[in-house]
Amino acid sequence: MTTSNVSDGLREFCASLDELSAAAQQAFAAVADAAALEEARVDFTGAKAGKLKAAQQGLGKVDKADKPAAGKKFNEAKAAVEAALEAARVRIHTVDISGVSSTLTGALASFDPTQPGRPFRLGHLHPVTQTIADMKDIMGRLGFTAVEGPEIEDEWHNFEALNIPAIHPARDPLDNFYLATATALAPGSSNRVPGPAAGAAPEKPLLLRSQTSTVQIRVMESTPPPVRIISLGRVYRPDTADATHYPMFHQIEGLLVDRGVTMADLKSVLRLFCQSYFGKDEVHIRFRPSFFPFTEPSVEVDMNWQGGWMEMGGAGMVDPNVLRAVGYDPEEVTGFAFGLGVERVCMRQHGITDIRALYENDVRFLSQF
Ligand code: FA5
Repeated sequence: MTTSNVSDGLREFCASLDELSAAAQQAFAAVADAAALEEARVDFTGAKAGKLKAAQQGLGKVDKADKPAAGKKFNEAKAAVEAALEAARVRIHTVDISGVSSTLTGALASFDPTQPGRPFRLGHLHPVTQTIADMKDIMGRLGFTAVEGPEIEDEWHNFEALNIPAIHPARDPLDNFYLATATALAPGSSNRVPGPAAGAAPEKPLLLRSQTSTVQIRVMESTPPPVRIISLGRVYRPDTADATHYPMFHQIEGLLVDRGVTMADLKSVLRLFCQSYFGKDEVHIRFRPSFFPFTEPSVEVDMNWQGGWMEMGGAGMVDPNVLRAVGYDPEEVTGFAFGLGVERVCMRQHGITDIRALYENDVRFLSQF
């Protein structure tokens, strides 16, 4: 714009804008914190009473012929004010590391915001938990309902009702995790279980359950026949850990009681279960005669693995004494029961050769499943 042919009105308008722009630059450069910045922002660019707004109203007083030049000048001033505001905003909200301790300064200085972030690693279910879910799914399709029982048990459910009398070696404290609150003599042994001081009220001995067969009793005690259940959970035995044993492991218990249940039903259900789990041609199972106090007859169930056989669990027809102990009439109903080691099934499924690997919590191992 040349000054020679400029009207007084336009000259005045331009001068007031230059003044406003200079004042804004100075004010924004001087703000020291966010509150002061906000105050200056409202003062200069506030929509209602800001100085820019007031200057814009001055446009109306400029001659019609000067309006294009005045409008251009206003836009330039507005852009300058907004640029000063933005510069102040960046200055106020940017971390100043110059006064920070040297350690923090180093950390911040080495932070490269252009690097892609580290992706979050998604966790997943433990292989044993996956096996349990698959087992529940298959047995559910075979009509078995999953139920749960307590891990801390009394001797009635863990032994007596299962036809394991007080003199039975399976009740020896060295073969079970009795709890320290028990004061009674552990049956079948002269070893006294640690407990409260002499004279304290005797309590019922409790132990960490050594088998899920306890749940058979709890279900039958509270449910009239027929019953068709599975129960999956942790059991505890003071076994020395080796490739196929661990002191804490999981079992799946199955129980079917109804009129006319036979050993043939037991074998069909176990075969169907294994074939569904591993695939029809993948697995062979065999039954070996065995003994459990709570089943008669009893079998051990093995599955083929690595050119040999691996014991998967025990099974049999529910002993009439057990049916009587829970108030069932063995003349009316019969039943089968089985208890399989969940880890053994999981190991065979994934080709895991040592059970301890499942509990070492090595993420490199666990992340493979
Ligand atoms: C029992 O526990 C019986 N309650 C099974 C049963 C249920 C029989 C119903 C009849 C009727 P056993 O002690 O054999 O049986 O254990 C069953 C399975 O648990 C074993 O075959 C094995 O697969 C697994 N198992 C036993 N001890 C361990 C251990 N220390 N670590 C890992 N798995 C184990």
